Amino acid sequence: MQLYAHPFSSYCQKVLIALYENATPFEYRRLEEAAANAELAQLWPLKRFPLLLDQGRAMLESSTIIEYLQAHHPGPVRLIPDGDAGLEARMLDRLFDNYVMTPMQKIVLDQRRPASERDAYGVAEARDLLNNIYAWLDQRLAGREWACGATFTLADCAAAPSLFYADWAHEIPPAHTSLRAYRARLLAHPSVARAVDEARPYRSYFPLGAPDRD
Ligand SMILES: N[C@@H](CCC(=O)N[C@@H](CS)C(=O)NCC(=O)O)C(=O)O
Repeated sequence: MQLYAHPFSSYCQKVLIALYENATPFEYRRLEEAAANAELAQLWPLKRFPLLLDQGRAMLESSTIIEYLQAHHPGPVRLIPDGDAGLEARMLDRLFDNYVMTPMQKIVLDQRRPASERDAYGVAEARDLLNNIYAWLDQRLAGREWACGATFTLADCAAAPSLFYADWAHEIPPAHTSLRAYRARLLAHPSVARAVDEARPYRSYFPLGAPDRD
């Protein structure tokens, strides 16, 4: 299997965490390299990443890639449990992608625009959305180790990079102690720590300036 990915990309980290969680072997086609970029463009004209290639079969979209890994290359850790627990993991995965990752990316990508093309209204909306989801997550996570309870799941794979970067773009208020503690637990988890460490050399890429922490 080949994974087309960049270590600093949040959606790539989500899939890398799943791969590391199960020590699943793969060839890392790093998108810093021109050849890997050209291959990605051939495989997927939108050139979005990550992309997993397994014996010629291209899998797109981080959540689907993790589903695919569990179905075709299962390991000891079942990131998507059966039954209702699996539904909860999928639901939380969507919430982290749509309401944490998306507004975080809005804030970060806006910074890369020419000053005259910035979208102050959209960025204010994104910050508002983050305030709301932070408050909801803080309540939801109280008393829980991981997003869905005692077991590390797909939802935590999505939560780790989204909360990691969202806190940089729009800090989680100190009053949200459960959410901040959950983010810290995620960062201490070995598969997450590995993905974060591999991305460390690229921190200067963060358009808002990476804070001197984490
Ligand atoms: N919904 C996609 C999102 C993928 C995505 O937006 N990836 C970013 C990197 S984190 C990307 O491809 N950026 C390059 C671009 O927008 O051209 C997924 O879950 O994989």
